[in-house]
Amino acid sequence: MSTLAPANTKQRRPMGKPALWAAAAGVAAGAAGIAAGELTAGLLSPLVSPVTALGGAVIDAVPPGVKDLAVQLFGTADKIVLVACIVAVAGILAALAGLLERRRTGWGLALAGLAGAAGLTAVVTRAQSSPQAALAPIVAAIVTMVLLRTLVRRLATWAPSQEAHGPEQAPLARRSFLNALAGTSLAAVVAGTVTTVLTRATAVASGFRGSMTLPEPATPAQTIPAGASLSLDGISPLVTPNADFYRIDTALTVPAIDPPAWKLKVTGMVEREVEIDFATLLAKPMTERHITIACVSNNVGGDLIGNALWLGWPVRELLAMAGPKVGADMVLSTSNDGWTASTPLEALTDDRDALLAVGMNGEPLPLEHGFPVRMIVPGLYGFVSATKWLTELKVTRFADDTAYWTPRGWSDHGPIKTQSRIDVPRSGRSVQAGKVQFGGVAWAQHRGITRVELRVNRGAWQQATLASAISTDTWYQWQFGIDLTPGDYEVQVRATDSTGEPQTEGKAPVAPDGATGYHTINVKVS
Ligand SMILES: Nc1nc2c(c(=O)[nH]1)N[C@H]1C(S)=C(S)[C@@H](COP(=O)(O)O)O[C@H]1N2
Ligand SMILES: [Mo]
Repeated sequence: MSTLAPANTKQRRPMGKPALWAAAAGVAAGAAGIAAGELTAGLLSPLVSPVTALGGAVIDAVPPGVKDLAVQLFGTADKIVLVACIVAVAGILAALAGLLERRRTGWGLALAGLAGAAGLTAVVTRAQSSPQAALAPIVAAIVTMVLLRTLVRRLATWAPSQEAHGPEQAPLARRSFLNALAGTSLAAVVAGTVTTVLTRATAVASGFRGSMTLPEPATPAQTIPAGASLSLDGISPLVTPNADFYRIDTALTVPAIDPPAWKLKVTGMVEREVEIDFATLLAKPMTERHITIACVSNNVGGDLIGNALWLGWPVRELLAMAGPKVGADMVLSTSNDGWTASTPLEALTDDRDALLAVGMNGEPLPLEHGFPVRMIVPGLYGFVSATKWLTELKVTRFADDTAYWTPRGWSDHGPIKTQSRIDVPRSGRSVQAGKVQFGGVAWAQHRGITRVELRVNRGAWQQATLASAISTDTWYQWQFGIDLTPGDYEVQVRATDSTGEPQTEGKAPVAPDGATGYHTINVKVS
């Protein structure tokens, strides 16, 4: 074929060194892959970027002498130098991957895969890591490999190592490769720019968070009574660590708020509008309380509930400064990202210690839990009370305003329903015959739990041991040992609150205002 079209060879422009193009393909694919990975991290898990994690791992691995030398040489620019080194190494590896892939299909991909594995290891071994952080290096590796493969294949069509294709294909093939190379480079620049904009705000917010100290509470938390925490393997800890705390919100990316720029406004049906900044809020007399918050979407037996030690200024104090007008019955709280919740005014002004929370378990609020300020209201589901990244409280009426979830099929009111859960044994587990220990948690925030009972195979209810409470606003642990002979059993739990009303037996779905029914588990005794 090639002999048939000598004229076409004239149109073939010189391509320079194919090896250089292969290296360029590697660099473009690598840059786009890394940018895609960083973007994924920025969207999902802003605190663990693969590049930063790798840099951290390098810092940890470098002997102290070298570290000191670097600080001596570069001073405070040592971080910039480190980043420059990472970029240089990544660039060289990417170029090498391009060259290798052109030499032999799969070799460059293998190198990209190795780099991805290094990033994955660095990310999952970092302290702040969450399971979703693993996605970023995986995305980076896959994107790099796919682009590298595509680019090198097109390059091979344009500049085949043996003359396998006719020269009449060359101009087309050339355009195809250069277009792909340009597209890949453009994608890398766009993804890189978006990531930089996105993570700069996060870095500022988490930098502030890392260097701030929480004020001492004027009203410290009640001491946890001895015996509130049962020592039963597998039972939910009485206080949920921040890292294990459930997270629910509509935010695609975690809002990053710089506290010095933060303000909370009180508007609407008030005598005078009030505005408070972060420094002023921190200087107020703080209250510390253990409060168990729960999500209305928590299914019976589900884990969208957690108990934390919150530090904050009572919402009622701020509302008192503004002076709600007669006739108001609701506060519409708004988040920085526009999300809203409708909370009965009553719940924010009575003595229940609804808080403008700044602290969670002794730390400033984690970014994903509402940094710098969120609301925490004992007794109400999160969707009508626990606004994160709080920016405005509008005093209004249920008749005049609706919150985010109300037109979407959920209630405008959301008192937490009395519920109980079996944590141990896990449903479906087999256990040894004899005395089988059951244990779990029960909650009826702001009313308190007075009794927890278990029944086996729908027999008589038997009373479990109820641990002492921190307060009625938190969950309670319970435990009960039952003698069981080999066989299959169905075990159910129910709690009774201080009104004397046992939890509802009839099953209700989570919408519109919270699930009901008994948590039911199956155990195999052998
Ligand atoms: N800004 C904002 N705040 C929000 C939400 C939200 O979607 N956006 N979800 C609420 C819901 S439904 C719940 S259950 C709680 C969960 O709080 P957590 O993520 O800290 O556990 O936050 C509430 N605050
Ligand atoms: Mo929720």
